Amino acid sequence: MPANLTQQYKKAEDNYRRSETPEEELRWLQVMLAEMPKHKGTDHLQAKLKTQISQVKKNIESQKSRGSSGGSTRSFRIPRQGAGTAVIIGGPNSGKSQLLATLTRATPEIAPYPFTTKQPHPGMMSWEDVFVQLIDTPPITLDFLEPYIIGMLRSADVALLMIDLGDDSGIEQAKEVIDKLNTTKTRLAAESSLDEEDVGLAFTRTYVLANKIDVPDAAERLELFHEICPLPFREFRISANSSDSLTELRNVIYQSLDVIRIYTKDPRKKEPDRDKPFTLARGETLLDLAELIHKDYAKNLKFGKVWGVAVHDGTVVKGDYILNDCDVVEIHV
Ligand SMILES: Nc1nc2c(ncn2[C@@H]2O[C@H](COP(=O)(O)OP(=O)(O)O)[C@@H](O)[C@H]2O)c(=O)[nH]1
Ligand SMILES: [Mg+2]
Repeated sequence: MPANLTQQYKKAEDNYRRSETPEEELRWLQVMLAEMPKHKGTDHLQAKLKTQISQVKKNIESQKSRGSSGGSTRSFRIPRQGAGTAVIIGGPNSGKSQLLATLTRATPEIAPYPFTTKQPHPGMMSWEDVFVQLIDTPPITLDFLEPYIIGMLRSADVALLMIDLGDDSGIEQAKEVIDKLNTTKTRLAAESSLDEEDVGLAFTRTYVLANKIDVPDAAERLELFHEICPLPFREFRISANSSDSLTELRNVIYQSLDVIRIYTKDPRKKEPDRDKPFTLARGETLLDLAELIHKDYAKNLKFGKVWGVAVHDGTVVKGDYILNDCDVVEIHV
């Protein structure tokens, strides 16, 4: 890998990996190419990017000639909401809908027979004063994978892979999910990344949820699963129908987003708006916050005032100031 890729490159790469449409992919690939330092050491990667750009352009063209906005693959686009997104996947009956129901106020259908869930179902999980979007999906088997699930997994912050420990067939079914996804360009991994050789191949950070741990024999089945299908993913033993068993998972999902909360304050008022913080990626700046609020704010930004752990109260800062979790910020335009 070439050294010294800029922060902007990494940001573009992350956006590209999580693109939801080919148009978005194209845009971020072009930013990546523009940001790439141009020297001998990056020749290889530049060529890869150019190949991928022409591939994506072809996709966009063929989509247009099909005269639709992308056909069935984009038929269930769920707009991103909240501080981040976790997609729940797994075999039939593994407890995906139950997990969504326990962690959010959503009310998906839960039933002791397979293929109850035919459409993706979003819900918002609260964590302190922010929300994380969870999406319940139809089951994945060797013969059955709704194409839009691939797009959702790609753009998600984390995938939650449910394993059904309530039944002897659960292990094989979980293996099928992994095998099936390995036939696509979106795969499960311990950490999210892009493949170094094939920039079209993306990996999404995955947690294994060993579900129905309350059922007799569940622990033995889990041991068997580890032998048959050892995975380098972080694992949680849970009962999707018991909120108590989900406390650690809830925290880790939020932490995995690596976001910070920012409370804004109207300069004319005494107190900040404590109701609904903005969430930004760790490392983002005052200018990023201004952009998030309104693009005119970013354009006309004069300075900010910050109250927080890293500065004295009311410190005046410029656009490049890196914000910290729970900072209170006044934006002056
Ligand atoms: N004992 C037990 N049953 C569960 C648990 N989670 C889900 N179930 C049951 O498993 C069945 C399938 O659940 P569902 O959420 O519909 O699975 P999905 O097909 O993956 O969405 C239902 O009968 C649930 O009540 C759990 O943690 N323990
Ligand atoms: Mg379901």
